[in-house]
Amino acid sequence: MSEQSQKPGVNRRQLLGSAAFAAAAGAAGVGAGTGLLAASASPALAQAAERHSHEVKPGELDEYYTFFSSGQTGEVRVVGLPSMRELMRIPVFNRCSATGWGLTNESRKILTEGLLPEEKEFLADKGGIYLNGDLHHPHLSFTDGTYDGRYLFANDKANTRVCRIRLDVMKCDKIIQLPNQHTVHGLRVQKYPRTGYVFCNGEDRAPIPNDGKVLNDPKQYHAIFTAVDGDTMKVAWQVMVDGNLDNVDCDYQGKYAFATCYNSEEGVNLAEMMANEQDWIVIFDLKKIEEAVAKGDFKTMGGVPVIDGRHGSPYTRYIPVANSPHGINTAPDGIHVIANGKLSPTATVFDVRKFDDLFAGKIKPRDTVVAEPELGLGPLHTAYDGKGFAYTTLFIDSQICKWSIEDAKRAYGGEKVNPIRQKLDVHYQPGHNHTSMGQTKEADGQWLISLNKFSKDRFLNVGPLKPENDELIDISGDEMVIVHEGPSFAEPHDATIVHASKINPVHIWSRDDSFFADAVAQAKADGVDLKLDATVIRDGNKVRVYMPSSAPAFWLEDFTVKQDDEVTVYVTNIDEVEDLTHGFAIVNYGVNMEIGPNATASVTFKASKAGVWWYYCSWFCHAMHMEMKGRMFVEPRSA
Ligand code: K7E
Ligand code: CUA
Repeated sequence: MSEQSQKPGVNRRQLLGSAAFAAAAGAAGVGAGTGLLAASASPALAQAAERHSHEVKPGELDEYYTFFSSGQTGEVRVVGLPSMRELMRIPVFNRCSATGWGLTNESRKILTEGLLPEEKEFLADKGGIYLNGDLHHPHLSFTDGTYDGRYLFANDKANTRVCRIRLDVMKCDKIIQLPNQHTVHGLRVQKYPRTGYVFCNGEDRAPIPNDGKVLNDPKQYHAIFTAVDGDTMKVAWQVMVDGNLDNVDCDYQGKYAFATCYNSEEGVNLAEMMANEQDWIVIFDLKKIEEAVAKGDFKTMGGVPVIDGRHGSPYTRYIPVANSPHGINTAPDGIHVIANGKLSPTATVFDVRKFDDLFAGKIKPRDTVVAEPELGLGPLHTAYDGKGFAYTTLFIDSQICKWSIEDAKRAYGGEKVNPIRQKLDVHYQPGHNHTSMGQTKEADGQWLISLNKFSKDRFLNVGPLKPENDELIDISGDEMVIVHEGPSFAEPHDATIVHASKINPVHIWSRDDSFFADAVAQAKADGVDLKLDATVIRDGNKVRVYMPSSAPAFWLEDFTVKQDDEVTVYVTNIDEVEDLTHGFAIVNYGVNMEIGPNATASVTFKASKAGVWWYYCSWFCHAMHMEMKGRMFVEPRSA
């Protein structure tokens, strides 16, 4: 993320005297910018205002950003909280018709550069990119135990990928596919001293290498835990484990990561995976693993260092817990870690301070457990309010259970206390739940959302496929109260609620932005100024069309190419105006893309059809937006 990209919006805006600005004011209205500044002023100010009202009146801004996964649609959604208004969608592991994600050269570079070589080969006759993804776990980068506003990371369970989203422009800038590993499920990031590592759980066990030599011989399958370097988006190291890996979290000390395992049996069907009374969590000692990498105690597989972390390894410890734990969540106190029972009605509470002694061999694995309350049926995930309470989703009971960690510890020690404070019905079958800032040391105990897998009768019937139901719960008082519910499409597993003061996006692009650096470099090589020159350059059968645009005109009213030319169109939006986005679509050529204010976007296609093809602006930019168009002439090949 470049320094420059943080700055331009406001200053340049003050300089605007252009016709384009006047036009934008007329078409789209002004004023959005001033409000955003107000929201980022101070958390204390914002908190004082109407604590218990979830109503955000027209023209008012939300106090929090919520970053929702969207499951099998493959995108990230940005939602305001407490209004629960959807603010934006960020395409990642999908193809987006509106923005051209998956079509533009800029996005295709991101979607292809991190693919494994064998996957590039697999995709060669399928358009070169995956068209699907399954995004489960969006998590922001940390510095010193809280969000630093740089990045958001998320996993693609469907195609074993990890993405990074830049929060200054809210665009994905890196995607990598993990070698050796079969799916990424759990994903969390290092909290201290900073991110740092992005921890990625391999859920399914598979042969390494998975080249067909081993098929139905599960004894030769392996599960892999990966640490990705969040700065370089390269694999730092991997650990081979026993069992499988479901969800992951890490501590606030920067020493350990830990993951749940629901298949210690190493089975390949439901009955086998559920056979044992107990599974486990596995703990990774980050420092010892780094030392192992440094001194060469690993095997290189798929081009990355793989450490043996199976039973008996000095780098891991296995702690038995009841059958099939699912979510694992570190409390904001930096001490307690809770594994959620799923098939067991219990949650298991560990004290991270005991992990040192466990690795030193001074205590037994179960000695790290400090509480194990029985909460209800189907505990999946736990959220925190920073006041000592935990909020656990009960999938089967369709409830959120609020309970006291301290009382659970006392009960575990033999005292007659009931740690449960309240059980709240939600609608229906909750998976993840989240509290405001609750996954940081700055948990503020204001809001909880319950991401319910089924909505059933809660909304107008839309046919056999129903939306999910996200419920907003006020937790600022002693009692949890549902204040809002809203449908959402496929399927927010997970979300992260971040105070607006932590995020500071720009309004317009910087010309130095790395996002379109390739286009800038190509223009330079062609002697073209992207913001000034409207020109067509022929280079054999490659044609580069350079086209600045300013509302409401493309600077080329037409351009001519020959049938079968490989055409690249570079559109540069020279309107340095907040919220003035242009689009570029070519009729019957399957082309459309977004060009943000002060950005360049490019698309490459084969001009395989002769004829007259209109191109038009597809993002409403001006009163004369309909007229913002031109013609591409494709001369027929001479027979
Ligand atoms: Cu519980 Cu994929 Cu986070 Cu869904 S996982 S619920
Ligand atoms: Cu430019 Cu619409």
